[in-house]
Amino acid sequence: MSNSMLNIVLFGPPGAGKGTQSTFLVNNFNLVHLSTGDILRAEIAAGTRLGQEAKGLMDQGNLVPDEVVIGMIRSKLESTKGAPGYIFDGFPRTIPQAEALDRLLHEVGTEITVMLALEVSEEELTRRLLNRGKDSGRSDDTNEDIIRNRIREYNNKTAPLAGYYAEQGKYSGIPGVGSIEEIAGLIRAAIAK
Ligand code: B4P
Repeated sequence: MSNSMLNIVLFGPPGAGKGTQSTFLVNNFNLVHLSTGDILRAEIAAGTRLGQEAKGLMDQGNLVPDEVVIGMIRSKLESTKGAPGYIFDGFPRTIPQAEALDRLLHEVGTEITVMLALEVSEEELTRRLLNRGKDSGRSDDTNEDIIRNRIREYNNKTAPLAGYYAEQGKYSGIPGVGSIEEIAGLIRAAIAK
């Protein structure tokens, strides 16, 4: 790995459009997509012990323990050595996760390039997630109280990460309301800066 890599943290509250915009970034920049939410849902579907432990927390809208998600990311980084860069989607979500990611990338001679932070109001987030819940099959999308808990977890534990990356001069805020194409255009412009 090297510093010529493009390593993006795609950041924002639940429902801000991280998963949606990741698809665009992966197609345009040939990056490896690492979504801790997707990895955890795959573990649940496969019925692994990790999945069984994570399910109860995710169903309530709570975060999964740091050591679990850090271990998942470590093994994905090892199995994708030589990648041109990464898009970290939904990770890190706490300061200890961000510190661990910095260490893991440092060990292989690279670092985070930029945090792209999608900014969306709480009312719009709730509307989007309830709407997705109609056909996603995700138990954490169907109940408004659980959605509000996810947003609360975000405000308490995840929002401080904006300051963590801003201190390193890596924070880039992106208005997350508008068409998916418009937002993708704003992201493209932020990466080109
Ligand atoms: P995630 O899978 O990361 O789910 P999410 O926050 O809901 O975001 P997602 O990417 O799915 O949604 P998106 O905004 O794209 O996490 C789920 C759970 O896993 C967490 O609650 C936690 O328990 C656990 N977890 C995951 N990572 C963890 C970590 N690092 N540490 C601890 N626990 C972890 O899209 C939402 C909806 O909006 C979609 O329906 C989409 O179509 C729509 N949408 C997107 N853009 C739009 C736009 N511009 N306009 C209108 N609608 C739009």
